[in-house]
Amino acid sequence: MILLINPPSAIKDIPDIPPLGLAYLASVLRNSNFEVVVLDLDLERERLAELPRLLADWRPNIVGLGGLTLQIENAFKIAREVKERLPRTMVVVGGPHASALPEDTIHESLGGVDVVVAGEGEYAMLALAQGRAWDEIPGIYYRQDNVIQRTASPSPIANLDELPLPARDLLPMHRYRGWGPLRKRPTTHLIASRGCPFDCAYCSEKAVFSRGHRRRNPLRVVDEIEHLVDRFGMREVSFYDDLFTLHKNFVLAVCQEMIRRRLRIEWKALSRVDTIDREMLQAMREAGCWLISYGFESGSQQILDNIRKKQTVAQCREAARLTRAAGIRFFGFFMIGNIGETESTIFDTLRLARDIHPDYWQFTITRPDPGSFLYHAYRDEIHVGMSSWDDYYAFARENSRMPVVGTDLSVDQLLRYKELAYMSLAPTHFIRRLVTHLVAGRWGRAGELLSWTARLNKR
Ligand code: B12
Ligand code: SF4
Repeated sequence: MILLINPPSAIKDIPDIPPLGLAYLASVLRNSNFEVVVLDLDLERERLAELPRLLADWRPNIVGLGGLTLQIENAFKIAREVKERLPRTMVVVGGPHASALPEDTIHESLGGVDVVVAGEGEYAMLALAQGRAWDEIPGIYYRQDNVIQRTASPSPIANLDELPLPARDLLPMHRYRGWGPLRKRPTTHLIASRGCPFDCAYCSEKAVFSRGHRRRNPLRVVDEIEHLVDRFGMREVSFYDDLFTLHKNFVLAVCQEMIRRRLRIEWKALSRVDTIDREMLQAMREAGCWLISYGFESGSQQILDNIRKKQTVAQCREAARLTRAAGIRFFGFFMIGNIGETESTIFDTLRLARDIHPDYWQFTITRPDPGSFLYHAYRDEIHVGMSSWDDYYAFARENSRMPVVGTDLSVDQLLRYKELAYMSLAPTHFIRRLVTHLVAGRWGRAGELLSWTARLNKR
């Protein structure tokens, strides 16, 4: 029996979407007749206490743990617990964090982890389950005689259509609320393509899905949506591909098929401002798309260039205009605290955000994720003063230990600019905040807000 676990995250919020990576692994394993159980302990945190009993009952041959950086410390704890109770069980770790730092993952697990799978996990996990010799399985790392062995680099899965649909039936699908603004529930996400040819400095995506953009057959993508409607009663879906809109013909084909089948489903997608045009947006709207999320990131061209975003501020404005004209709402992601960030560049970002005024928005303090250019460029600096991966949280609170790199602004300063950012898009929020500072006698903060606002309004 194979037990796949999504470890709890270091933050209080429970996940909004299911661990699709584990569901893909489960599906491939199940198709080869392995018995598989998936436990989402990030969602069902109360079940963590049951783990010793579950391990004793099930006695899995393999435990597979996935996870983002914020989950990795808990993955280590679970791995050690498994090893203590069932020393002969193979513990495998994969997912974005382990893929970015495979050797560190083995070291830091302090004996908990036997094998790390870097990159897409479906076939490596199957090969491990089938008992193939480890040195013949591409893309894995393991310890042998106290030395970490690395096998040949894996090739990304060229034909995504050979993968079965993820085994969502092994997860409590109706307990996931869905991320961000939603029109209808229940909702879930799917992945129509993998990979992204861009190389944004803060993005760790290459560690898992690589640069090559691989697309599924549009008919199979729409089959999956129909399956989500028929089997799980989904009324809204999100495409969480790295870059759903990279190839126009692919997007048009998916949209045409959705229209042809008269699928009455609301949907949304992640995009890039330089990959859309009027025709694509109209087709998306007609097919039921109501929201597109764009990484505008910054209103300063210098910062966009510093982070290798390969997009212009003018393209940001044009994407906002075209999307609104097509009758689709848009979500704007903005970053604060990038390489070379100053108050002046932050104000450029806030002005861009105010001008295009997205329907929904999020400002995030840049986080040098393992696997990204930023992490590797600033690695030594990042690890000074960092004691645990649990410190790595981009929605940091004051006195946070989250590392910021490439700017002289401190986390506390960035947090205050972030507060200003939200206020600059919502005047009532601004007034409420100002009154709160005044009532609490925080004259300095109130004065700072007023002077920032005056400067921001001066062009
Ligand atoms: C949807 C999504 C979200 C959702 C939900 C996340 C959740 N846990 O509920 C929301 C929007 C809430 C979100 C939030 C965040 N996210 Co997010 N998110 C994604 C996104 C777009 C899709 C995830 C997905 O379904 N992928 C599809 C599956 C098939 O891929 P996969 O999970 O990677 O699985 C494959 C491999 O990793 C591997 N694998 C996975 N698990 C295992 C286990 C074993 C045993 C093995 C062998 C292999 C294996 O095999 C799988 C199949 O090939 C990814 C980007 C992406 N395209 O993957 C980012 C991504 C995962 N998110 C990321 C980040 C940074 C965050 C945030 C920290 C954002 C922030 N700035 O604060 C938060 C933290 C959330 C949390 N709770 O920890 C980073 C992770 C980097 C890292 N090292 O941690 C990613 C990779 C984006 C990026 N380009 O940098 N996120
Ligand atoms: S941020 Fe988006 S466009 Fe940039 S490399 Fe990552 S997935 Fe690609």
